[in-house]
Amino acid sequence: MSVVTVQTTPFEGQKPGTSGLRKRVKVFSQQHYTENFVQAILSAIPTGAQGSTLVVGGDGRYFSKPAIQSIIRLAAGNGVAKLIIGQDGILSTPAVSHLIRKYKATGGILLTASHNPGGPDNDFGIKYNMENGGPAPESVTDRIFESTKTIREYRIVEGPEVDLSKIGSTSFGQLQIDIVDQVKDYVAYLATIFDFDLIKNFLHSSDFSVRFDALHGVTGPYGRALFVDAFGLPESSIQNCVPSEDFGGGHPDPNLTYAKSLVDAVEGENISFGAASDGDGDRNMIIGKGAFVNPSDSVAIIADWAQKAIPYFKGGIKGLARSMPTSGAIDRVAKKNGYECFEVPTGWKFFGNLMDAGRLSICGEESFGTGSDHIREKDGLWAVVAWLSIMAAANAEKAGTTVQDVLLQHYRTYGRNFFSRYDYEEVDSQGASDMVAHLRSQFTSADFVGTKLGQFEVAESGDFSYTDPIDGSVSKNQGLYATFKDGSRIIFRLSGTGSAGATIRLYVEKYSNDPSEFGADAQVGLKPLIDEALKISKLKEFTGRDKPTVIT
Ligand code: VG1
Ligand code: CO
Repeated sequence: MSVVTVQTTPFEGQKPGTSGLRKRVKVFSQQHYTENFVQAILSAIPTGAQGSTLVVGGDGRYFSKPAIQSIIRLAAGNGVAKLIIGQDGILSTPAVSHLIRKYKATGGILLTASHNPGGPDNDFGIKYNMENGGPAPESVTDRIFESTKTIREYRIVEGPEVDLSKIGSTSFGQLQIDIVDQVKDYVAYLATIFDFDLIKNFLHSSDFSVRFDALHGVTGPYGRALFVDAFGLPESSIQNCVPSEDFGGGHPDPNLTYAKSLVDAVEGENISFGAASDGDGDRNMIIGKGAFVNPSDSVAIIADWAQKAIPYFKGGIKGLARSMPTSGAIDRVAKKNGYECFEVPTGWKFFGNLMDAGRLSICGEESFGTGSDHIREKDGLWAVVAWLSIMAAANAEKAGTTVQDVLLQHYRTYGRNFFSRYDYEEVDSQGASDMVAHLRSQFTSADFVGTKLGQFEVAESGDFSYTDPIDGSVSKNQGLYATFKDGSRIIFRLSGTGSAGATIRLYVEKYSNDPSEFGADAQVGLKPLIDEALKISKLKEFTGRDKPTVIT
């Protein structure tokens, strides 16, 4: 089998966003489109593709199969030594991160559009992760993008389709291919992080009941391995756990809107604890009967309990972090305990350097992303098992403790950061960028500080810029924020993961240490702030939208 050079021409817009390149399947399936992008990735690997080992897998969404066959041909054409591929091409994002680290691979290619719907008319995505198991930093994604703009040819080895259904070693020309179990290594790793026996005992010795919903995404088999096989729970503890190429026609996005059937089950069937994960398994939602754990609170609570409840952290916490729009709940835990706390731009790629430098243990994003330095991606099931560990520890202290009790106990110690996000999806791109320009001119002007938006006086504002404390790299224009005298905040930014039009995100946060407010509905308390944000942004004028698509 010999290397063939294929002539091609560049495609516009192959710019990796917050988490890789995400486009409609129709875009990816154009001739040369996927090949161009994968060649650009291979060309951008810092240590070169030649002789490298890459982990390949994804959430199994529609178009994954042909994409993996292309990757195999391109990998062989570029002298890659070995591919480690999940059986049937399926691996969760956290599992890829773990495998890269475990097998000391050069990097990994992940095939997912995360929580975006799948199927022939929906989304596909490709991203590259580095040897630390984390998403490529901007220096590498910039190189990938540059290369997509000038590409004239790519190199492949032609050959028969590789059967990915059988675990074991095979080869494709000079390229070695190891097909591995999707679940085994990852679940074995979680078993070293948490005390599975303790969790199992708790679940069997109390009437605490659990329901996990994989939303037809990649975590189905992982959920089964954990809840049914490891913890010995009944079949009824899991739902939607058979992965499907189009996620059963739904949005595999764990929030109150798209995981409604879980919410209904928890309420209707009196279940103590509900959890869901997204298409590729890196996000999580935690609920209890009558309780929703806001992701910004979730990471703060995990950080607060970690040393006590999770064996992995027994030795101590190195530091905490959150993305900029995430509420400051975790900052309060850091302050009280004397931990360093970092504020990074949106997207998991910014946490990796801090973890590699030994300064970060636990971090999260408001977008249902929670994780730790056990890998370099956010990790949905890790967060779920972390919460089960907390519930076990809390119940050991006081039997009958509910998720709602844990929340209220946290608020009593730290106060409550009310938080909400409004998403305006697929708005006209021009309108969105005009709105951002309009906001930028105000938020970055010197006389904005001191002005009043209704009752709120601006204390600080700007366009968020981050200087990585480890490598000094600077990321600018990461979100327009205004912080008010009373400590509340509003933030606007454009999504970097959408595949059509623009998505505007509005984040609002307000702090209260008045116990009479702890049980309140976040939407009610935040309403005045949201009204001011909508007014100053002229969102309706610029976009024609008078309602968000999703509220979380
Ligand atoms: C969104 C979230 C961000 C998250 C990213 C990838 O990005 O806001 O917090 O890291 O998705 O998550 P954006 O640019 O659309 O706001 V996932 O689960 O899609 O890999
Ligand atoms: Co995801």
